[in-house]
Amino acid sequence: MPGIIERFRSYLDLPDGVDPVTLSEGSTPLISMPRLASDLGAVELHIKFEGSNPTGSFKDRGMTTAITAAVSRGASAVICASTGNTAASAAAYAARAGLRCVVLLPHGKVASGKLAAAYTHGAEVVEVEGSYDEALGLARRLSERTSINLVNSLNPYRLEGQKTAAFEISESLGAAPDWVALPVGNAGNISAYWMGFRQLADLQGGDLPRLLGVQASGSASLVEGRVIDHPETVASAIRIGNPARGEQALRAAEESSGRIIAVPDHAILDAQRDLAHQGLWVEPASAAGLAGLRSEVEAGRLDLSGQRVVCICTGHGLKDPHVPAGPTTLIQPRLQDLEELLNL
Ligand code: AN7
Repeated sequence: MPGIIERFRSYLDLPDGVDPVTLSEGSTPLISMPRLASDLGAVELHIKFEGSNPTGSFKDRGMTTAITAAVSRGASAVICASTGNTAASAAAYAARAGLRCVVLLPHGKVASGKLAAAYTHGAEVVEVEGSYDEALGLARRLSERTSINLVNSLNPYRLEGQKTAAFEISESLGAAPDWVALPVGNAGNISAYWMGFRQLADLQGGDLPRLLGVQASGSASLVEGRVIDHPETVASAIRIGNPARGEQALRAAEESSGRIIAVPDHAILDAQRDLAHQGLWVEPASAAGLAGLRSEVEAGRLDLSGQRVVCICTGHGLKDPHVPAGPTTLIQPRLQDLEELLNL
């Protein structure tokens, strides 16, 4: 299966003549969710399941382009700060390209599967006694002083790759949806979606979607209009207090006639559970889009009836199994015991 560079090369601003560093990312499923849609009114609801990318998150779309560009510039090393998914993705694509990879993680704040992925792919994992935002500051400064390439979403090639999800959605639906809801952390992804939808509208005409960006209440810098020094949320992927692409994201939301809102952790966890009960296990941050739609509809701030809505589920639940396994029952290997247990 071709990766996103091969599929969309003519739409991407990338250096010419380099072989893509790819793991066949993209081409993720768009899944219809009629039962969840009924909570939102007469809505056509789809989930874009980015957890089915090679390292389990949407970051792979931006990493194939960022690492390909780094190789074309002759880089031998890359660095990123990460709440986890960027680290796992950078580590995998750097390994694929044979580059040294350094990842800076906020100590004790990264989900176990993401940490394990970064180690397993052979990255040099450095934990910083501080926040993600401080780790990003360090990575930025080091990349300015050395030839190590920064592959956070400040790197424009990251957005070039991530915008391809917008292309895929419009391709699947035959047009852009009315609304796109997605989580906001460092705010690169919402910026990339807006780039993608705008590029398509410029080239082919057609309507633009409205964007609903969703932060967690304890990390709601863009909603509150201030840097959050000690961001908190169960959704560790978006525990970010000073989004690097915050202004671009606010502009994207405004230009799209959408908005950026915040939802409390319990709403994120409810949405995560309800998605899981429809067969999709996403990590907490990835449920923020659905949580945001629900809270706007419930508060009467959004009427979605007759609308086509896409929720972006950005990462797989498997890498962030923070939900403790529920109670199980231990039995002897006897059929009678099993039948009694199941009331059969
Ligand atoms: C699952 O990995 O910032 O708003 O360092 O992992 O583009 O930052 C992750 C972010 C949403 C937010 N969903 O996207 C990182 C990191 C998941 C994520 C986001 C992240 P941006």
